[in-house]
Amino acid sequence: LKIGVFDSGLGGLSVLASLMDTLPGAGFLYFGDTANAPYGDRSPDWVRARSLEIYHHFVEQGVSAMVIACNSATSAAVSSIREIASIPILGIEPALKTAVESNTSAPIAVLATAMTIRGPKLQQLIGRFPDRAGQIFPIACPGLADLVEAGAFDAARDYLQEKVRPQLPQGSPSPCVVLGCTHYAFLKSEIRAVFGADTQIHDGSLGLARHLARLLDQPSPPAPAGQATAVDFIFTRDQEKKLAIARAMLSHASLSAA
Ligand code: DGN
Repeated sequence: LKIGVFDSGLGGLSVLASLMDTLPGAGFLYFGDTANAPYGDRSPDWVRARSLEIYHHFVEQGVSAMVIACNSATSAAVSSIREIASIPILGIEPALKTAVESNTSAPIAVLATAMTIRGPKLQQLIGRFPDRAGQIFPIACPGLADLVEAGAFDAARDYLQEKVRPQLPQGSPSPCVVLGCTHYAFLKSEIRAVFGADTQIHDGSLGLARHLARLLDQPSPPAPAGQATAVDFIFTRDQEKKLAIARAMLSHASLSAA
């Protein structure tokens, strides 16, 4: 069983980590389209066409399911790919439902790229929670994924402090943060440093991984002893450099800490 996982760069590794935990018997092909990143600044039509090319590449490689580990590409392309696909196609969306169901009275900040914030999918999702409408704050963070891609975590913390925090109501309790971009899963400690140590962070990758496991009818972990997960990586630019960062990021302990 081989699963294709795709993002514009390294952000989808946060989803890959959840998939590896949940589907320990599977093999993975990770495609990071670093030659064309960031996707958040491109047009939805461009991202749709490129995502279709990557789907065809995955099919040629014999994958049994495709995971679009990028909120921007999910928002632009998931329905078009499903129209032609012969394998299951899963996308990632901001985990707004789990944030609303957590019954928090705190403001809910949905952080994402400009493409995801502007797209109709997020508006539809927010529209499902009319009771909370005034407390949900979609915030576009142009450039933040690039800081993660460059490993510039201090600059990312300053970005959250200077550009994101002022967009939330001042003086209210710490917000609850919904990760609307897979790169931001690597910023959990920076988010808590800025918004408060008890800030709830909602990440859709675990829900996605469980959904895929059910869909493929895979047994639950733990994996049989000694079974190693095989991951092949393709990066369309800076392959060697990104591969080294990818391996380091996958072993990053804060990734799985909720
Ligand atoms: N990681 C992607 C997402 O979840 O939207 C976008 C990153 C980017 O290309 N800006």
